[in-house]
Amino acid sequence: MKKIFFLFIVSLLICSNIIAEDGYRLWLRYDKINNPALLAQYKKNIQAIAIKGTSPTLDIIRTELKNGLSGLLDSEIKITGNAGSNAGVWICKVADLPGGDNNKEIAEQLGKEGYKIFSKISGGKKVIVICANTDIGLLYGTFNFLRLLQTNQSIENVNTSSVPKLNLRMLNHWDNLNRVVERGYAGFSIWNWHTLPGYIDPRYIDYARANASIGINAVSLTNVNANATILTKSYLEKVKALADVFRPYGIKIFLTARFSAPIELGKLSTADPLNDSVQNWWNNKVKEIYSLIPDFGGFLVKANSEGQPGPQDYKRTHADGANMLANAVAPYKGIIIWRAFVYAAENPVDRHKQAYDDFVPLDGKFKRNVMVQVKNGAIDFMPREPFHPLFGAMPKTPLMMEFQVTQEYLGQATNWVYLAPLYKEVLNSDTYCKGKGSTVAKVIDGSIDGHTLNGMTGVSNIGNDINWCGHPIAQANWYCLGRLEWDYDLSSEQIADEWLRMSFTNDAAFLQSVKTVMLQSREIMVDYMNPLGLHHIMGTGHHYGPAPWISNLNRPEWNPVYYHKADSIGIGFNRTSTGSNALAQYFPEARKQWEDINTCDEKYLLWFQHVAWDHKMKSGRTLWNELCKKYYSGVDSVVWMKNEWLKQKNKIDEQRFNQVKMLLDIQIDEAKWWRNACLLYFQTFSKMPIPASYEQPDKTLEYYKSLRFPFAPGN
Ligand code: GCW
Repeated sequence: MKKIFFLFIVSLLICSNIIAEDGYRLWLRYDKINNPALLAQYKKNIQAIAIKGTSPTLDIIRTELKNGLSGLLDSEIKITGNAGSNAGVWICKVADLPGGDNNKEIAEQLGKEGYKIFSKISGGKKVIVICANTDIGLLYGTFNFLRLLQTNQSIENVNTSSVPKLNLRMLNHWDNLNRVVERGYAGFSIWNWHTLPGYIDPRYIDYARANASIGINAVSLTNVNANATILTKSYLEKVKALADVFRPYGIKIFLTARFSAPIELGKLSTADPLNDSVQNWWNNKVKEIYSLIPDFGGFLVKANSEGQPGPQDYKRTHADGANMLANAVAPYKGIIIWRAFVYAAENPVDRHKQAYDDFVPLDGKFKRNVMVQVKNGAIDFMPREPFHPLFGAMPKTPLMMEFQVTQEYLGQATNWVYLAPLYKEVLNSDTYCKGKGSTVAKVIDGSIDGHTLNGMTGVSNIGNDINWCGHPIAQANWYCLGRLEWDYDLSSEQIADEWLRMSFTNDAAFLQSVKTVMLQSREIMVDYMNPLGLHHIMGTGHHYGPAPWISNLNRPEWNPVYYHKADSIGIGFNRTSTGSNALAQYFPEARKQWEDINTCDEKYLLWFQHVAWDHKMKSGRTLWNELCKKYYSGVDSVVWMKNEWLKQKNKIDEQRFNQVKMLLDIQIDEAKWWRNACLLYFQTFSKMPIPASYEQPDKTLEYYKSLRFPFAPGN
């Protein structure tokens, strides 16, 4: 009897969708293809796979294919070493391609990391060739091949090649050594420093697989608010263990360098970058690092920003500081990534202007192995920011893009916000630095100014939660970062489509509905949090929820009132020539879209203009009514998101369906909270009613002001 009951439960689990899906597998799930025609096509084409040669990376390719194909095709595929055999798929170096005809051309086109997948006839038999110049290129090609299957593409006649547009495709962890992740909403750091180097958590390998599958080739392990301990011998041995795991996946390690380390670890009396003993200390430290990790990437540095030590402590410039470290890593081909996220409490100038003021005069003064890493906007990863005016303003310096993947200001891990549209909006913005078409993307890929160092990074949203990123949908943001780092011309839609197919299902109705939600989710969040160019009006410290009323913090630019400047006349930060004139930092053509209050792109209106409450908007509404409209439609749209999600009930696994459903309920509550708190507060200035047709706030402003979150994560 017991046995029958057991069998009944097992068959129930197998036949229905209720097999637990905890999200651990990310987009590399490799479940059986459930389209019989495609499955037959794949099986026919992939009878065996030939891979020539041995290396750690080639072994990884073999394992990934074995696991991937046995899942996707539900049968064991033979992997051989001989391309001439019966194999339907060959994985080989361009140099080993038979024929030799146009191989030279292909080799040149693919470079170090590119790959090509094509069908050809060999000995009267059709084969699919995956080729590249390097093992890493073959690994990228293999992941692309698996993706074709995962996303149900035909492989009857493949012909595709891909070369990354950026050389350095990075992820920055803000992980502290005690495993608390600054601005992390998915648990603790995945780096278990205590058990390293002896214990290699299998998760490190899965992390590397996930990164390699989207082309990420560099990671900075530690918080930019750096702790010098990472540079001590015992910690460097731990770092070496991770470097050894990541190397065959093509991933280089960077560390954050605390500028005062020579004092803290070296017992020197100074960290002055122009002091010889300081330079020597770093030279020796770097030598030690490279003796353990010969392909160490270099240092990522936050200096003289938010209390971090830096060269300005010694009246030296950022260039002096960066160059001193650049000297140390140069013999090993290392690079220094120096962050431009700087602003100072003592500086009364609009915070928007400070990084530009500090860095533009230094253009041309950095060593050749220094990159300056610039956040996408001049304030701080807001739901919507105009692009940072430094892009295009430092032609002699390679600028690296820094996006934020972790949703510090974007609903943290409770809000569904797909970030590709935000990233694309910035990358496609025209700086006009060399005339029309000088997009941010072309500035950072180095093509405008002829830089060979180029790259993009994102602040990771990864933690030790079973599903890595907290919100199941937040995995899409890790995914889209990597995909855009590889090719910033991919569309948000294509990336969402791939990710949904691989992470959930190829079901057409599911894709149609959920993709629409994905693509709109960021704009919806802007509407219920920061419409019309509002920014930096979140809670203090933890940055969770709204608190536009805060005005008592020590540093002026930490207070939300500094940014919205609401008064009896209107709201918004005048950054035109009659205000802070931050606009002057943009090229004239770019400036044009924002400088006139009547023609200013309304998405950025309150970013650049102080606007009267009764100002007439393009819709014909007053500014106040437009603000109400945005906040209310933001909330309504989250309700719509939830309704779309409810339709997916039987299309996907129950576990993630329920998880997202519950999170959407939280998101609805949080959206209402933002709407009510902000409108009630701004109403104390506008003195105008929330139009009667809208559901009125059910709590008072005092109630919203009284809310406290002492243990909110990430702080
Ligand atoms: O946005 C702010 C964050 C800080 C962060 C800083 C930075 C790592 O609130 O937590 O510090 O930016 O980017 O350096």
